Amino acid sequence: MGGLHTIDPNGLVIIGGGGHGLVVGEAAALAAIALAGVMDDRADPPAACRGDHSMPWLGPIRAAERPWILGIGDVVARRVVLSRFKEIADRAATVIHPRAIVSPSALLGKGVYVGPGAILHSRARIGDHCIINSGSIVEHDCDIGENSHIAPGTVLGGAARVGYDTLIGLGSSVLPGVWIGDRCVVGAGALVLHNVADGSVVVGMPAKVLAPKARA
Ligand code: JB3
Repeated sequence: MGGLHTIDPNGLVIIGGGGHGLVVGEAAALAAIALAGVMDDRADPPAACRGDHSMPWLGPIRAAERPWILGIGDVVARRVVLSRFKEIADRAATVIHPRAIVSPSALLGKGVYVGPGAILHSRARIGDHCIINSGSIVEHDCDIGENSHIAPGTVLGGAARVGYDTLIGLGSSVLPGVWIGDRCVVGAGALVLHNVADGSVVVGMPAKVLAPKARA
């Protein structure tokens, strides 16, 4: 156990030990952030706590006196944990992979993960608990609301806006200045040309509404 990671009982706790928890842990290690380990509700050790470069398993998810970051990819599941963690919101920690490029004028909230190869350009604003995943590009003056997930390989053009609890799926493109609402899903590979209303699911190239107001 340990491997890549520096283990410190008072270090960072990753909430969720699947694929996303694994990459958040690796980014933290590469950024020289000491880890306490992983909390996960599974009955047996989660994937990130097994095999090479595994992290300590700290048992089920619970609020604790340590810095923490969400390690679950699904925005709805993340929101459920966030609602339980309100009292320790100020201890949410941001993890930025050292191979990400973050403009000095970008503003990042608490509990944000920025993956390898991601670019956050000038004056981008990233809300608390967002995922800016591997190789995504968030151009100048973009504004992303709390707990949204910008999946790997996505491009948000200049001054695009994304609401809260929204997933922009793998490899999507959003044109400059386009607004995407709260609680939306943009399907993988979509090309979003026009504004998207809150709660909508859009797919395709050009993106079309699949299910308006599908998400509460
Ligand atoms: O595509 C990429 C780059 N990453 C994917 C990521 C965004 O989503 C990755 O490939 C995975 O498909 C998925 O990763 P994630 O969210 O880590 O999913 P999974 O590998 O299934 O692990 C989720 C872990 O969180 C499991 O160990 C669960 O036990 C734990 N967990 C705890 N509470 C929960 C919850 N998982 C879900 N879905 N919902 C919960 O409420």
